Amino acid sequence: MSQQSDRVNREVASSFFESSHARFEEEMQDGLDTLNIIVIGRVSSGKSSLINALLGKVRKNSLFKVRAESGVTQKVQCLRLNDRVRLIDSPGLDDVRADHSSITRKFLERVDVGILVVDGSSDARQKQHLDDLRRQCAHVFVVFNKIDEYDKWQPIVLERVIAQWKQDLGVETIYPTCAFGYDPEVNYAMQLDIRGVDVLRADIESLLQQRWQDIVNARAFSETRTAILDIIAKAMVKLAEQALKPQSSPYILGTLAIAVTEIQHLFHGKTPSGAETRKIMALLASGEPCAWGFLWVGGSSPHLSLDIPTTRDAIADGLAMLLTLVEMLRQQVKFTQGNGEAELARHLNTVVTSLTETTPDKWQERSFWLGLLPTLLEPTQVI
Ligand SMILES: Nc1nc2c(ncn2[C@@H]2O[C@H](COP(=O)(O)OP(=O)(O)OP(=O)(O)O)[C@@H](O)[C@H]2O)c(=O)[nH]1
Ligand SMILES: [Mg+2]
Repeated sequence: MSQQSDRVNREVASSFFESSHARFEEEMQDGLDTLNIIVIGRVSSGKSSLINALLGKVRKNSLFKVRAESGVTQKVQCLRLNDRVRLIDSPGLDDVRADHSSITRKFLERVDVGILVVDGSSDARQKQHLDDLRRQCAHVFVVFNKIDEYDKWQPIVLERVIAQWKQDLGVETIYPTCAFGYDPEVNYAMQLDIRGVDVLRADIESLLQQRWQDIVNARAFSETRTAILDIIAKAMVKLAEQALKPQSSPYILGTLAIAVTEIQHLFHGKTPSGAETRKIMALLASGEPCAWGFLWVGGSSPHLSLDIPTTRDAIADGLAMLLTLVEMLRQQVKFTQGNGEAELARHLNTVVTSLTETTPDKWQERSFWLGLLPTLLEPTQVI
């Protein structure tokens, strides 16, 4: 990890639960710059109470509304804690699922860390919710709230209930918590009863300290990923059509240049100059001089068109180049001589294998590329 991202991550962790500048947002403005944590769970399981406890609030200054009746939190509520973290409270799970509004959808698309709150005796149906969250999030914490309800039993009862939850959900760790006392209508003699929240908070902080940058980068990439797939698939179809015709070299080069420019634009938000694009292409092509040489000789002749193996090489080179470009931009690697060569060779290897296994007529089909590309572009698993 670089010194700079280390510093950023430490800042995140130290300021994570610091809520003095926290503000509620009506809509997720963009959600790309912050790590977004959602608290989700059955109605009245104590989600809003848990967030208040995580933020170190007492009854008087609590931020999220808590009541004994069910359905208190009616819509997704987003609290921007600071520059780096958003904390999202949600209504009961069935209400979240029923709510198809674009605001809720936007929130749910942008969550990175999930906190699933469960309570009472184990309910295997919650596994579905956990799986859904896992698909969306880099990490999910499972919290078993309202442990005070087991105070009247021997400790073994609570242990057994938690063990059953672990088994039904298929998880190794469950955080037992109590977040009682935020309801303003609670009997005035009752004190706040907060337990287990410190352990959960410390583990969230530790996750942020280690992974904040990676998690935010991975989500940002997954958002541009669809656009990248589209650009590369389009370029490959064109390349396959062009490569089989005489004098195809300038067209192939032009198609690749357009794709390189579009991908650069996606990452940097601005169109690169022609010189920049040419430099990148030359650097990436220099890793495979032989294949490119054949391509230019064959593809420049007015009389010859490329044979199938050369066409395949031309397509493979182009694709490996674009995949390497994406990888280098993701990892913010500088485009200098030698950088990316190993990546290029690796991609070329996989790409040639995939193409050898298919018939050339497939190469002109967009659906073929959209089927193949996701496996080649799989983002690094965050956790
Ligand atoms: N005994 C006990 N009660 C709790 C605990 N946490 C929350 N409660 C109570 O459970 C009720 C619901 O709490 P909320 O925090 O509003 O629960 P929620 O999941 O946000 O509820 P909705 O927004 O309606 O889905 C309130 O009466 C809380 O005081 C706990 O740890 N123990
Ligand atoms: Mg609530």
